[in-house]
Amino acid sequence: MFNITVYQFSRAWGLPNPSPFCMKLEGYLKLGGLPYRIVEQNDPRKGPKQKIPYVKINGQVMGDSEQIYEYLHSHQMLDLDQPLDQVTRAVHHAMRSMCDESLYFVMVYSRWMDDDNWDQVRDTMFGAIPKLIRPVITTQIRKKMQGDLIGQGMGRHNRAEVYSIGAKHIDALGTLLGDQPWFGGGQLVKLDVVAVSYLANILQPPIASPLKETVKKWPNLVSFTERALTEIYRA
Ligand SMILES: N[C@@H](CCC(=O)N[C@@H](CS)C(=O)NCC(=O)O)C(=O)O
Repeated sequence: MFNITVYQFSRAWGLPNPSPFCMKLEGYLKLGGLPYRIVEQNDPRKGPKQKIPYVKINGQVMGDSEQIYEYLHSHQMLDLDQPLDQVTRAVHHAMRSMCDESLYFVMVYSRWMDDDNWDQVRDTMFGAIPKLIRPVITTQIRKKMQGDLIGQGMGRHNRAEVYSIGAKHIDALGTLLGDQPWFGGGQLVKLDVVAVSYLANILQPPIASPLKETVKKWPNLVSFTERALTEIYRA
């Protein structure tokens, strides 16, 4: 049996994790029934790719939620898409990439760049930092995140453009889910874990944004999020 230690951000906002990447990695392990231990790590510079989450598996340190999944998959430890046919696997792959490579940055924009939300994000996400030094520390992190968003490209769009990109992604998720209980139809698969990691991170934090309003327009996504949170993360 593999000995898995997951290094991830501290939990926040009543979510399994305020980072969708941490939340989905833990979700993969839970859904696959793999035992693991969590170590809180809030400094991405400690990870092998300077990102959180990362893991130690039998002494070997590894970064990136998807590469970790692939490693476990190649060792016959995880196969969450096993029930799906080839075409559905391809569609799900595209949807997961949409979430990780684009929706993520819309969400990051809503937390770190949108001036309407900043006070709320600073005081709820970093509430543990004493009030006197909170602005100094959080302003530094905010500057770094804004630089990352500009480098990635999302930060070059105006506010309306960013949320319009996000709305298209949410609409695609809502349309694909339709009346099914899960993206996998009758069973939970990898995309269910990815989708709940983003949707819960948009719906649950006390951050108002057009992105949250778009999700609320899809009752199927709202009830899916509640169901998936219970089903995947209950233990
Ligand atoms: N592709 C990576 C992305 C991980 C990632 O972007 N993590 C963010 C937190 S949600 C991070 O560590 N950001 C810190 C930074 O970029 O300095 C994965 O799937 O694990």
